[in-house]
Amino acid sequence: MRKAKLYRYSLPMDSGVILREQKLSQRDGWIIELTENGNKALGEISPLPGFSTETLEQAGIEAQSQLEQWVHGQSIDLDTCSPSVAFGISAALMELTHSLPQEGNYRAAPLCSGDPDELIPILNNMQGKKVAKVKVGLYEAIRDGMLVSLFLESIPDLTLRLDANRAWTLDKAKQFAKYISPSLRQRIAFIEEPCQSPGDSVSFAIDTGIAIAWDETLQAAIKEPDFAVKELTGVKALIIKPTLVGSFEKCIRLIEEAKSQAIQVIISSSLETSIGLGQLARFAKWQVPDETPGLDTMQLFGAQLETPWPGCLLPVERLSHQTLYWQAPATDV
Ligand code: OSB
Ligand code: MG
Repeated sequence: MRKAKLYRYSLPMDSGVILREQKLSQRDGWIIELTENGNKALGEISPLPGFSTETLEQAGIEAQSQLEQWVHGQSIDLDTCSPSVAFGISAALMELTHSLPQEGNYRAAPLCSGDPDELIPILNNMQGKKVAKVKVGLYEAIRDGMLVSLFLESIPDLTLRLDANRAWTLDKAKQFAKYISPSLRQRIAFIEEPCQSPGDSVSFAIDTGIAIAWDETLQAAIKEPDFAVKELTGVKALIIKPTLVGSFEKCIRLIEEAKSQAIQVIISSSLETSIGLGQLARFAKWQVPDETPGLDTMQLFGAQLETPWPGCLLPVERLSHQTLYWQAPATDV
């Protein structure tokens, strides 16, 4: 017999500058709990304001109607669901069939969006490959260039990922690059979306020799019906955020296509709770074992939810203390 529950959660958060325009002081979303043959599985549906096209309410309604079908033994077409809904349901279904391996890559690339002095000790203590992510484009391009240069010069085995979230004109982006000597540039693994237009980002990569990655451009492109990864030219890496892309199956199809084009893939967070974030760490370990995922977002929360993130000291709130919004069958039997 199948059972389904839909919880609505709310957790304190301080998104800081990660979201640029829209600071979040609270994260809201849905957690689904599926039960079949005595197995229980969780999935997270957390549309991200300003990034997801579906709202929290729409996602909840959609999830409920899909789960109503599921408890009645029908199958679910994840490709017609909104991305966050497809992600949460696919994760829970994979858990039920034990197809999402347990082992995770919890060594997320530390995220620096503020004081550089805070990052230096973290990097000095990092075991193995040293890779960090720095948000740029928030202040003067010249300041960003000097900061990135300082990091690379003071930590010789450091590789940086940068993210400009389309903040710059081509001119501004080139000003930034001018402050980073060509010998340091190969230690920038990539910069995500340096320019307002993808075409300018490609020109930037050609002109400066600094590799670029698509995040926003990928999310826009996959909304086209006949999208193929090979149309995304000139790029070294793709940032895949499953909450914004869709089911794990869809992500796997993208990863396969990217591999065949020799494009690197980074699995990244959309500010999921510890439930979704842990599943992303396991998905990353399974599908892209050699890449450090972009999952250093647990620290933005005031609490974890149900499933602890290894090594995280935040209190763990129980799912049963969140609001049970809907269940099927109507009373728990
Ligand atoms: O700008 O890539 C972004 C999280 C939510 C929304 C947008 C972004 C992010 C992150 C996640 O930066 C962390 C990472 O990619 O390392
Ligand atoms: Mg990004």
